[in-house]
Amino acid sequence: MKKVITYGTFDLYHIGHVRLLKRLKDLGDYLIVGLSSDEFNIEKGKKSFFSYEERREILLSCKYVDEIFPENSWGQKRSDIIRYEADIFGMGNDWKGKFDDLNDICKVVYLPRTNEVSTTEIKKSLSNISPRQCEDLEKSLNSAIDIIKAVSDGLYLK
Ligand code: C2G
Repeated sequence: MKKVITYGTFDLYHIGHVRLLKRLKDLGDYLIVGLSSDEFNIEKGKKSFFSYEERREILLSCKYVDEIFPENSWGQKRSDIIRYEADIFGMGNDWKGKFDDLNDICKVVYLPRTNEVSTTEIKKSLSNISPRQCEDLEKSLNSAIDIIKAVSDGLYLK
């Protein structure tokens, strides 16, 4: 069983996250995600829209993700890789070269990012919309979450 490990905030889950997780899973058999805690995000200068528990629930509904654990500090990666016996450590290439020091205990890969989308851009465009547009968006987001839940409950397979 080839194990792949990655890290991130995965806030406002979008196509860039999905494509990265798919490509990481394709590198092995088991994908483990170190999900940034809300406290660690503050340290990173980030405030996520969804809480750690909500981001964890959303990521667990992704068919490429097998296991999630909390990321609380920059320095925990080496011990995580050893503890989970990860063969591959992978990130998007906005982190290129940042984790090469881990090359002595696993294979380190950086995959191309999906350029036309980011959580920061989504937040920017959302902040420019009217309350009425907000309502409409909330409705469509809720129906999207219902579909995800239905799919993960296997409703569509019956
Ligand atoms: N990503 C991507 N394409 C995008 C946006 C993000 O491939 N359009 C990738 C990033 O390169 C990263 C992963 O998705 O590998 C998660 O991105 P973020 O949630 O923004 O991660 P970040 O907050 O930068 O946390 O210790 C490392 C940190 O936890 C990384």
